[in-house]
Amino acid sequence: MKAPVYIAVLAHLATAATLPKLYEPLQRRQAAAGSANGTTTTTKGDGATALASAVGIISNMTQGMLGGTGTIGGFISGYSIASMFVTALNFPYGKPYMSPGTLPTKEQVAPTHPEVPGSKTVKMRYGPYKVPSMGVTTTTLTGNEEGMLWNYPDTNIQKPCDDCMITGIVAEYEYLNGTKANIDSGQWLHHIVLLSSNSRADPTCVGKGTSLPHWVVGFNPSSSERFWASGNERTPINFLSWGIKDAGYRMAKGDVMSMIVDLMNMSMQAQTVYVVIKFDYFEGKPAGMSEVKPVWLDVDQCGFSEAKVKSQTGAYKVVSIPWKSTINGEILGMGGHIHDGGTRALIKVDGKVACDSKAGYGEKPEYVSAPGGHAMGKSSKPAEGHSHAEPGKPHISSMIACYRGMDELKETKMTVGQSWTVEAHYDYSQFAGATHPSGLQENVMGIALMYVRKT
Ligand SMILES: [Cu+2]
Repeated sequence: MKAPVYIAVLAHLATAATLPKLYEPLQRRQAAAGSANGTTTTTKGDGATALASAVGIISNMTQGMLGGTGTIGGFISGYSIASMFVTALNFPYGKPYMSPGTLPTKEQVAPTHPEVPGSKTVKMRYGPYKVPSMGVTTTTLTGNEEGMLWNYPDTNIQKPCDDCMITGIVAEYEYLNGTKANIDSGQWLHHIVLLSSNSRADPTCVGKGTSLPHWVVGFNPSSSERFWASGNERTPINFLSWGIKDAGYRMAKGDVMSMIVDLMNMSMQAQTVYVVIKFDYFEGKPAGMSEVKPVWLDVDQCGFSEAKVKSQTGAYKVVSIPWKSTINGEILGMGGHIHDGGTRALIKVDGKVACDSKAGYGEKPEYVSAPGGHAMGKSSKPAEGHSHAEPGKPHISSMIACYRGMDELKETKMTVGQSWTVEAHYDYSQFAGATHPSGLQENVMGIALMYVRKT
């Protein structure tokens, strides 16, 4: 055990030496984590966590070299450096490499669609991930964040199936003991993004010099694609529920799956949680089934999907740069993701609305901040003075998805040369936004994800 540990620590220091500017936020973060944990954490505990994190960095490096990218050259490439850097930036939080959870990581469950022969459902638990308390501020590439595990790369994660067609994906969120985690107990599945790598290109980022979402998991946009994402609203994507029985997302042998994990903790103590994803799928590639191509649009295309707010009050919109379609196909469905304060994501083609993805607020009790001091166990108290946790405040609990057969889907064909945009509309006079402890509005998001059957 000794030698690998020394190598890990050396590599950790090497990261610090080669990236002094980038490393600076990490040092501030370590100091903050130290003071926040001062009353409860021993020096020994911190050392173990530091070591675990260093091993995590090595693990990511190794995967970047040998796994995800399939190239030894990946070691010095921008994408593996980005992966290492963001892992380090989140130090000492993320995957606790030395204390894995005890719940099953892969569980075959009752199928979502038992009426469709061969349709299976598997429940995957990823992590567990340690999320800092609200008392910890992270200096990220997009500004300060409190209580955030920020765009943490979890590379080469277990696939739901090895040779299959995925027809449905939905997110859940759990504490270590398997109970549900949500806003009412101070936990947000802020957002997660799944990427798959194996000689497929991401249509909206391929050819760009830099693509942070791909780089951060050690991939690049010419050989990988973002194929699904979820915010805390947990919009289900399900082709069978949409009445589409002959299409799915292909997961083939040799495909490598990775995830960007962005989690928020409103309590004053660090929390350890599982990201749970349920996949519906068919084994193999059944005859007559066609492959779906995901297309991703957002307001910071090929960055971290975030935009600065345009106003602290009232209404405004943030708009993506247009994407000129490179695909001919049949649109199966699409939907948007925005943050609190937002009213809708408008997905437009050649200036016309293709889908009005409206936000719903507080439709279930778990999407309303609990009245003062509601506790999940003894360790979860909403942080006082932070707008996310304001008692009784409703948060986004759903986003409309527009899919085949619904009147809301106004465009069913994608053709080469069309101009696609997503507009995220915000109105703080209708819905309160998410604010920093200073009272200033946080950065906002605007994302659209479309599924197209190529023709
Ligand atoms: Cu988001």
